[in-house]
Amino acid sequence: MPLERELALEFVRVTEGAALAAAPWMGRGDKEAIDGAAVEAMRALFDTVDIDGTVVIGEGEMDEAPMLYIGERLGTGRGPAVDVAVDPVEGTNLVARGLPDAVAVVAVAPRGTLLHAPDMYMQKIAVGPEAAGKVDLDAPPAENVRRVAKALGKDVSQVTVILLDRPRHEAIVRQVREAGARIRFISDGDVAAALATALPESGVDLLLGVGGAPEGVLAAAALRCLGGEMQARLLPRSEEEAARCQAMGVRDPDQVLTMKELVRGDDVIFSATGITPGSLLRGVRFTREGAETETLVMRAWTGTVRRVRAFHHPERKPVLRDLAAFRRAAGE
Ligand code: VTB
Repeated sequence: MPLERELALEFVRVTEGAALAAAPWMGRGDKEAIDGAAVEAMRALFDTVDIDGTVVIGEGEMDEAPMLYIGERLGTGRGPAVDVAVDPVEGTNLVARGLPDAVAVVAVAPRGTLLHAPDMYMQKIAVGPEAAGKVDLDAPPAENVRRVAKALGKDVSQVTVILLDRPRHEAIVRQVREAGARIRFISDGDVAAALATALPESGVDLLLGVGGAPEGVLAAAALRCLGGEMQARLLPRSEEEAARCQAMGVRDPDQVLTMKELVRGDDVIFSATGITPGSLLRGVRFTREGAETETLVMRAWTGTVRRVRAFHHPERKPVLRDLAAFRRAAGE
């Protein structure tokens, strides 16, 4: 039996809550306040949901994170046993600076089916459904660009590659340019970037480069729902990081992680709510009456993709009523 479809709406509430809590801090430059508010809201909302959840992708290890740490139990304990991957603010820098495409994200799947990715770097390639099965993490960027162009029936010059703007991507950037494709650089947020490859309206065709491993699992969960593909490789940079790969069950860190390893199965629910205004999702918009959110929620089991626009009245929401930052932004 797959996870109950009603759970999807519960996870919408969870990411909405994190986004509503983080959004008042937009542009204020205070990364800790942004994360703190979102984590607190997400934690509180999770505990109203009938799941027996364990955090597998979270805010860090138990001793370094007070909430949503890896191994933490979530939910009422009365529902299905699930793995929970969270990123209450994917792109804290984006919120701190008021830049586009920061999102609050969760993915939930039956216990034992999400990769327990350690917090380290990960090499990634991601594409939407049409190019799924056609790319290869180990092929040169120019080759992948050509394959994507062919799969999409486009000229290479019409292919858009999305990349984190980092010095470590210099060689990839050079090769993509030589191949003749276009590039969209982002300062942060490669979950939204991977998601964009599978949403035709985004104008983005291929994600390449190195980002965070936890973000890689969340992106793979989203692509699982959309029929896209991701391939990845953990990049431990020390003996200690290599040992953490082992401890998390990845015996050969050099192994290419395919969709099968990243998200084992078609039973996964993914929800992302926009925090700052973006190309995929509207950000949180405050009005005199309250706040408006937009959420993308998907279930891989059925492939249903929903966009949920919601209007929130903070004074009628116990969980949000207590968030001081929210009250301030709402002008109470
Ligand atoms: C990415 C991105 C995140 O970190 O994974 C990136 O998705 C990788 O780390 O939003 P570096 O910043 O060290 O390159 C973020 O940008 C921030 O967590």
